[in-house]
Amino acid sequence: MKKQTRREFLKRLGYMTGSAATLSVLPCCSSGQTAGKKRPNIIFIMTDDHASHAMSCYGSKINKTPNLDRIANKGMLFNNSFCTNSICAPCRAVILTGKYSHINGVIDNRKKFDGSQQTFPKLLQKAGYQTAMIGKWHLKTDPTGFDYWNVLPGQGTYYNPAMKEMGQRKQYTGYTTDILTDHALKWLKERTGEKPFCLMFHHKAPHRSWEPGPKYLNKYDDVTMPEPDNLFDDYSNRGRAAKEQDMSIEKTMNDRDLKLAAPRNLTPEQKKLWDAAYGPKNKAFKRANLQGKDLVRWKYQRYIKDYLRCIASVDENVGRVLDYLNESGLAKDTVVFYTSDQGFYLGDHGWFDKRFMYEESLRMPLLVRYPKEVKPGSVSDEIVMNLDFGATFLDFAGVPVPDDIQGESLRKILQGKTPGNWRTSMYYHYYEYPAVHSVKRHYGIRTKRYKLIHFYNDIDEWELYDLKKDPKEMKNVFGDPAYAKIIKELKVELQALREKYKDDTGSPV
Ligand SMILES: [Ca+2]
Repeated sequence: MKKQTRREFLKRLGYMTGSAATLSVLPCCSSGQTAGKKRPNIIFIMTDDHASHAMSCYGSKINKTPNLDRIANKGMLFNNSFCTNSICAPCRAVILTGKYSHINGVIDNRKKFDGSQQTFPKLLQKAGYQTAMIGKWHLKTDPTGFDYWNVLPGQGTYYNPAMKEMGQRKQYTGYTTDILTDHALKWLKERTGEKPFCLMFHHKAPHRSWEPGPKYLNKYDDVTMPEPDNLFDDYSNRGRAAKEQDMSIEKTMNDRDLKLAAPRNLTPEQKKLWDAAYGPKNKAFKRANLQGKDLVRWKYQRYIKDYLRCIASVDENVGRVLDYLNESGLAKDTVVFYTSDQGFYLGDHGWFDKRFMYEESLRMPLLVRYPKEVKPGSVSDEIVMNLDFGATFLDFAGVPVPDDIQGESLRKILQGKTPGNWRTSMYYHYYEYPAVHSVKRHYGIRTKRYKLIHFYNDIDEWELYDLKKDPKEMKNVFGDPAYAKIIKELKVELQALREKYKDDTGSPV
């Protein structure tokens, strides 16, 4: 590679001394925040496994999310928001620390989060913010950096959840999405003092096994959902990683996923409603004795409807919080974030679950509303990551972003003033293998047009997708000589990103 080109790459990645990217670690200066100004409140709503193609503001063909759309209509929608490691606990650790998995230590769901390390809630707390964490935590160790916390142990349950409130376990009766919202509203209403607040309000839904609330058990009964074009993908033109996964609707789903078995922890009243909803449908299914593609089609319908029923509860409950912000007058001074810890396959490629660097699970929905700085109905196509959230919250709070945080504040983008040197590619690394769902370890780079992936353990295979010609990633063009030059450039940039983020794990590029 020519020296000139290398230098240009490094400059773009913020390596060269004095570059704008280096200066951007001082967002309190760069974004015009001055001491003495009223600092905004922050409500960071996150769901679990909510794909953006199941939100009407992102053009969903299968459901409506009127309350989530309210955030988009009054704020900014991000079209290219990506996670750095598409799985629950790692994503959360990346958000808390603003650092990649290999640095914060939670490379997969099996690792425990070291709560003694620096996190954005701790920095906000130190700067005089009141901090709270309510809902799904999933990091194995107790939350740190919060004045108040009340979390679901582990994955939590959809019905009648146990919760751990400041270390004390308590049991609740009802539907978890409603109960978590009750707790969030209670905390907001009972808050005292003049401090600004940061509330992390994180739902369990719509995570597997997609158990709908009592109110929505029969929603969508009278409709047939459109199927994705690649529901019956045979993975031709791709490598072993896609062929050898274990996350297909056809082969991987179990009776609890498909509601052929009821959840075990329902009260008699809940069980009655559940059986009234699923009993007749399951009887009809058994009578039909479906086989082959017809059986896959039935499973898809059962899965997607339950998934969307869970989202209906999320949407309704997000509406309750937005209503409260309006009624209380807090809305004008509060930054509202909505995202999910990563995307999800909604039958795309015949799959559910996440993990792969392919589009459906790499993407995170991201909506941000803040009337004082964000233009209603605005849209950004910039490449942003969960790595950036912590820096963004600190920037809004006027807290200097420490040098060791690897993300960049999104505040300028939200203000409609994207920095000229904003990133043009992102780096991804997934580690949980061998493990459930059998998705092999891989890292890669995504630009606006291309995605280069290296599955480096168990197999040594590269994949390249031309997202302009092949947005659904059905054809790996890594072996196509027409892309040789692009591959060479992407590999250089990939290596530069690995160096920038100090990742020497996995095999070398
Ligand atoms: Ca998740």
